[in-house]
Amino acid sequence: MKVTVLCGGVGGARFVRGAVEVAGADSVVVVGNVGDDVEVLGLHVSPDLDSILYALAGLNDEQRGWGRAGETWEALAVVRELGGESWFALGDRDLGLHLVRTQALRAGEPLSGVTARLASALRVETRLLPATDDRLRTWIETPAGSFPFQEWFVARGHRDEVDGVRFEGADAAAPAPGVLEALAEADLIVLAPSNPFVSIAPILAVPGLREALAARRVPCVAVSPLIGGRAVKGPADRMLARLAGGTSPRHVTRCYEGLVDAIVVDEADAHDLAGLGEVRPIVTRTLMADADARRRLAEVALGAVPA
Ligand code: FO1
Repeated sequence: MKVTVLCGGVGGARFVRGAVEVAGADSVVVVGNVGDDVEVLGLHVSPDLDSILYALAGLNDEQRGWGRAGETWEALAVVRELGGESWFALGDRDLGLHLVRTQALRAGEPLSGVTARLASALRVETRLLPATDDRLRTWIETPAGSFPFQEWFVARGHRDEVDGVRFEGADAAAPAPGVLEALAEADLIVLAPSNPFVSIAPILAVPGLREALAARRVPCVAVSPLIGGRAVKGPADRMLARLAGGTSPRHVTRCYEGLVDAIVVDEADAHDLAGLGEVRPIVTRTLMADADARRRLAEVALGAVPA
């Protein structure tokens, strides 16, 4: 079975690792969000692609959620000492990857090309495709003003309520090579347990992707990122409450109207399954507390092919 997973954020990366463990590296293609890419200290950082790469390579820091395990912060300490840009914490090991990626991009290599090379160097066999090779950046509209994603998320600690989200450059972006094929050739499409507004929506904002998903002939299943109406980490619950009017499974499902056939929700949300319409609920434990839990969730989602 071929599975294509649309993914962003730390929870999404954990899920993808489970999906690869269940289905096998060759059976999974991952389409990653690039809307929260950021230039720091002159380096191109792709946090979501890197979370996926590090998770699949077994190099991710489980506690912190982002970046590499066993990280050191010597370079950042010097940057801080010298009054440089230190609001976005780049660890020493992580920096190595950003140096290689940035040099390749400056030499004209597309993001998809350098991502494939990085994956291969890290012995990641699963195909990881950025949604687009073009510049696409998520902006967050708040009562305090409009901010690039990482400025709102990291520098402001996502404290501002969100009135809207926009994707700069999306109109002119094209799907990266292989993305439309991965959707067309999949037996199952999965929307990872990622924030619908800032992880999945920027992928779907690339012209052709939402249309391809809407025209699918195979099942598409979303995994809700909420447990008991609350985000495990991050602002997804506050965003759903404000932008979608609530945090129940039907509010998550509404973010994906016409795009999904089933939604995997946590047992803690099983009491509130009204209003899902044609979308089939699948109830299970969704907290990916350890490797077993991660695999079990992936097994349920990948087994969610409606008859
Ligand atoms: N998140 C933070 O909360 N603070 C940071 O300083 C930070 C640095 C960072 C560096 C590299 C990287 O790949 C991720 C990093 N993140 C940091 C996480 C990042 O903001 C999030 O993973 C995503 O962008 C949200 O999906």
